Amino acid sequence: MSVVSLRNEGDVAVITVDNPPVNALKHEVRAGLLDAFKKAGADANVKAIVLNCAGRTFIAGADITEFGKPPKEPGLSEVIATIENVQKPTVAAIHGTALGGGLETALGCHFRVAVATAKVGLPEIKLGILPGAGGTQRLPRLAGMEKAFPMIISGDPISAKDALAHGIVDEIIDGDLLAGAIAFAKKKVAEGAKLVRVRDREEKIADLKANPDKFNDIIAANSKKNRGEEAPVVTTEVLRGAITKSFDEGLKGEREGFMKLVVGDQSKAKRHYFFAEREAAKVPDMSKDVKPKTVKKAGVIGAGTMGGGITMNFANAGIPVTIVEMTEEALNRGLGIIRKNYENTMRRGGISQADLDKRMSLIKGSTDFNDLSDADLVIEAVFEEMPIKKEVFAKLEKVTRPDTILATNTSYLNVDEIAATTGRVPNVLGMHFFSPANVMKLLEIVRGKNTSDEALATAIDVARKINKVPTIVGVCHGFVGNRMLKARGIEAESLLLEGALPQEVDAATTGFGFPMGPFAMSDLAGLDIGWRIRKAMGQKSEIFDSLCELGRYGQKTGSGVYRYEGGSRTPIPDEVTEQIIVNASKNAGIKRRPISQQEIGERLIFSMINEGARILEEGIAMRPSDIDVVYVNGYGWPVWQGGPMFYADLVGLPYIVEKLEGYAKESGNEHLQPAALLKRLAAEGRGFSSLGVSPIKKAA
Ligand code: TC6
Repeated sequence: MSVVSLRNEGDVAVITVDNPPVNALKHEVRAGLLDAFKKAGADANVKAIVLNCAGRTFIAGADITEFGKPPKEPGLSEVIATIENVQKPTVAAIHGTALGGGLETALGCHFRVAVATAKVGLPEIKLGILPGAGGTQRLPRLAGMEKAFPMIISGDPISAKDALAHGIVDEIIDGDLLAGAIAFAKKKVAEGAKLVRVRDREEKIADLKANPDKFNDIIAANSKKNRGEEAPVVTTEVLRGAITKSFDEGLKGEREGFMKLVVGDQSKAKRHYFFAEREAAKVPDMSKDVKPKTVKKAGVIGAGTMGGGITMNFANAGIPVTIVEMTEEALNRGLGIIRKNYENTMRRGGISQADLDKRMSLIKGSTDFNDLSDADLVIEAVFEEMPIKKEVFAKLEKVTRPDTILATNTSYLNVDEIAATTGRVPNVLGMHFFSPANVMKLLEIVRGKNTSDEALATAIDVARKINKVPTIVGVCHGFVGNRMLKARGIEAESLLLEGALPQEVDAATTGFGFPMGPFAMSDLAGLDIGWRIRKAMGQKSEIFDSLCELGRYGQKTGSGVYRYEGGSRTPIPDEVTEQIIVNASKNAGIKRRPISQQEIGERLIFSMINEGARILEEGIAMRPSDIDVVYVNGYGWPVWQGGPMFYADLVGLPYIVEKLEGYAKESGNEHLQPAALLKRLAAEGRGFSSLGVSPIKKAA
């Protein structure tokens, strides 16, 4: 069957795109649209044309898999120019999402109608590119720059109602969309409506054209911290062209900007990430017949920071949740913090009072484990100590139904050992949330050696329902994310002892694109946490123990690695810390030396990549790209750098091996010795991306 069909309903031609799953504009769709609009445009029996889509959505954009391949005619711009020059009313009928090239196609029509649930947007910036088929020039003309600029720079779609308010959509259709769109088209014919192409609409940008300096106010009103990302910079200048150039000159600027971005590494990285996120939840060794259980009721143990955040996720998704604490006091404190969080969101306009009331009404607080008797899933979020976890699971086994899935939110501990304390090992797994758990997208789902497929499928399904990005990992100390972070932490401390200062280490990290360096991050999290763990395990760190002994726990005490003045969160390098570091080097017999930003950056990043290679070797992650998903979603790895394993391929594995060997030799740090897998791939001239997918190793 053809991906684009044309039929006449009376004197209205209906052009339908049918290219599942999301009607992306692959070559055949572009060719089909061109042909259909030409035919309908020339058909004397046709007075108006409606463009609609079959399936779950309007056109969701260009086919991302075609980027980077040789272009095939016709290009989308040619298709849109043809649509735009049809001399009869053209109407796009939108349901689902009209995104990217999909919205650009709709902007080629004279009119757009939509169902109330539809969304429209130009998300190209999220792929490291810009709208390349006229979107940067047409959307400001249709909606005004004040609306178009934030839409294009954020890439976030807007609702049909919002689109209607800004003239992007002409009418919201209740009931059958196609029938409504045909009726709308007939009305325009009957009215003899003047057909104005979007490109010719100048009224909404006339003021800016007369006063182009005002464009800088729009930039300022939408400014966002930009740490080395190219697309926002290029897109801003292309958008400026919409008010400083003619339409055709503006289009030319857009084309040049698009071509520059689409071949760049940042766009490649973002496209890689787009597919990586979708792959991460696919489990190749799980039967397609396995169905997730429906979680109608959830339970959470522990009303601390993590437990509270996890609870909010369920309430936000409309799933009733019971939160259990040991004492009334701890429970009330936890529930109070949840309410306060919702109130803050409401103050910022994120939710209404009714939303807040509804969410709070879905949360039931209790100090009695028996209140979990009807839960389908219980997530434990108590202290990170094995004996406590075991005690909780033993209790849970007694009070819950035999088919209830029991999950631990442990960040490090052995999920198989926890599971073994119950008589229902297949129903136990890890669901590792990241703090703040109601905000952070990442969810590491830890597949134990005997976790059942049904439990795993249920955890993946729940993750999606509570708006998380699930990534499946195996059992090891720290799983994927924290294990790799530990490798970076060892290196960061070693760099301090060898001669670097905290601000230099942090600068190399933020210079790479992370929002924060390792030491600013530990000040934020609190240095006392690591101190307590070290003391419990009989370990020492001269630098960090000394800071803690001085009561310097981080931001919360006004000083940690850095100093913080007047309640500000801005880290100020501190001589006290420097002296502690210099002493520690002396006591360790290390002669301090200046260390370049390049060496600092490489040692931090390559040590993580090396640990990532070990994680793959051991079968703790299924794919290199899963590791990328963990890092982008959970640890602030800039998405335009693709994630650690994508970045490694970009840099080239032979270079990384050579550097790691050199740094290992100079520093004496054994963990810098390149992993066997890294060495093998480098020797074979391969990258991580050549590895494909292999199941999580189930043997302990
Ligand atoms: C652009 O238009 C530039 C134009 C300039 C031209 C010069 N291409 O997300 P889901 C696949 S740039 C190819 O799970 P949902 C996806 O990989 C583009 N494939 O579904 C998945 O495959 P799988 C601007 C695509 O219902 C399947 O479809 N547009 C594309 O949760 C289902 O996807 C965008 O950036 C694509 N464009 O969400 C929109 N889109 O089943 C990108 C999806 O093998 N897409 N696939 O894993 C989305 O945001 C979402 O897919 C959605 C649907 C909101 C449309």
